[in-house]
Amino acid sequence: MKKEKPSIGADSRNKPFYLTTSIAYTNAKPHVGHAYEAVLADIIARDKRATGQEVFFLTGTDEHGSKILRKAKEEGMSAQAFVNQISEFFKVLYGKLLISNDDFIRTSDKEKHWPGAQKLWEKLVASGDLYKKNYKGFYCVGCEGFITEKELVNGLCVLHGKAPEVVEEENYFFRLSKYAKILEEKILSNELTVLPEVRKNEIISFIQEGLEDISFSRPEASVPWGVPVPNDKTHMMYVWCDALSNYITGVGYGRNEEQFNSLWPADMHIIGKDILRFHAVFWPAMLLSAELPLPKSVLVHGFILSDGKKMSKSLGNVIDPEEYINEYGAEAFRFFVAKEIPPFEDGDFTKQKFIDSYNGNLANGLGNLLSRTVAMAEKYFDGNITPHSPESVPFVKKLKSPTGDQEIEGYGVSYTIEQEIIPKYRECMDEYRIHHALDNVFVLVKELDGYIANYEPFKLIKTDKDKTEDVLWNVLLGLRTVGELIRPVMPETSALIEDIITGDIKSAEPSSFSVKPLEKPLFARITS
Ligand code: ME8
Repeated sequence: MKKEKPSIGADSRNKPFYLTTSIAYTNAKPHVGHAYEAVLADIIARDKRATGQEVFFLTGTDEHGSKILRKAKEEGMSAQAFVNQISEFFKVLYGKLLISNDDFIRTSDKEKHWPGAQKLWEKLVASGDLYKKNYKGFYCVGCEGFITEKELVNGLCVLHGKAPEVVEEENYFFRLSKYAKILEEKILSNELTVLPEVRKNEIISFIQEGLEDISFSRPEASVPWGVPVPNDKTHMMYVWCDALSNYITGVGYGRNEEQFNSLWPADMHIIGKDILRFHAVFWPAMLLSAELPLPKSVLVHGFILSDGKKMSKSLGNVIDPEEYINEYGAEAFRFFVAKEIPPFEDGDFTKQKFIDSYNGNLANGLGNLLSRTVAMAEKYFDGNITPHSPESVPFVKKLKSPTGDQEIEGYGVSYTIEQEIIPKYRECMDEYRIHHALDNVFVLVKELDGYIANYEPFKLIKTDKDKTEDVLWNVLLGLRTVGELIRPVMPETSALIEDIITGDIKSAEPSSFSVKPLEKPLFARITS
């Protein structure tokens, strides 16, 4: 049975597609997980734009809380100076990675973020959902959250492998328990879509196990680095309460209501699997309490593993994205994570995998196909390729048959592109299976290689000039299509292909291509 597709972003106001990444903690320089999340979100943003949707894409940094305060102290810096420095590292990385965000929100920004975060707090107060309570609990600084005794394994937090601190305080509590039923309904009905299904099931079980009210503030005396609780100088907002509100403050809540009304609700929050409950439970509960619409979806990606293992400083297997970007370029990095890391599962990142994928798909695949085709077009036709009857030079495929291999004439190249490649690509992209969408594009690259091997234009030119020109025309059409389809993943390579091969690929009648000579290979082979 075909599963019903969640229709994300359908909105009667036809508003821009508003998507966000999580906001990274500014306790350390960005790691490969941050780079991955930003690239994933950027590919989705660029793909939506390519299909004609207006997009608003927000990212930023999460700058408050104990973890950051402690780190700043260790570095002998003021918290503000420390987060300014780290936030800048994120901005630089995202710039290098060609992330096309429309804005960047910082939670220490007193003008853009604080007024909205405090306004939201006041809404929760007005709904009667915040109350003060004496509390003793286990606080994991790594998680920036209280964890229950039953969540500890051998007395340690499972995610951070550290013993939590015992904290006894009077804090404001948020009535999370009140929203359990309604959240369950909204997630089950996909009004709030949690993707993929396994994460939806995980969060439903979490809700069904029972939700307890959660501590929503920390005493100013113990955590002095945060957004102050309105009308109570002795308390700071709990860092997650402050951080989650970036999704509304970043689009004007509390300072630019017109912008806020034109963009909220978010169509998609893109997050990693470790922060699911904050986004699919705490955050929507806060919005329900404030009587604000819920985001339409939460897309939960897996983790990047380093050679099959969780990255950690002690194992010495931490992957630095800058190293790859500086050595092989941002587009090669974007390509690798998009093609080889399945978005909904954990994916393995190793140098060897990176090199194999780059050499196989880009250097020997796309790059080589492009340079060979351009060279032939130059040599035989001075770079101008006019179609005669390109449909009459179809793909020829070898099929296994009981009587041995049999060659069959396949479909025309443009027919294959329009009827097979593009629809499959669209289906995968619409389901956010970006790796599958790219697999499909690189099947076309392989088929075009096979097409050249089959028709041998370098020999055919001696006997049939027009047919040779049609063969090259078909390959150029394929290359331009590949260029279009990789645009969300490799925007610069895509623009370069369009610059090298000019011609209208959308017209009903086949039109001529002009090619420019290549100054250097598109992707130099990595030799190691
Ligand atoms: O959680 N692979 O910040 P953060 C892929 N400030 N993604 C990974 C990863 C890995 N190895 N490690 C982490 C926070 N991530 C909060 C968010 S949002 C209101 C506040 C992902 O810097 C992680 O899942 O610890 C999260 O989505 C993002 O990186 C930032 O993690």
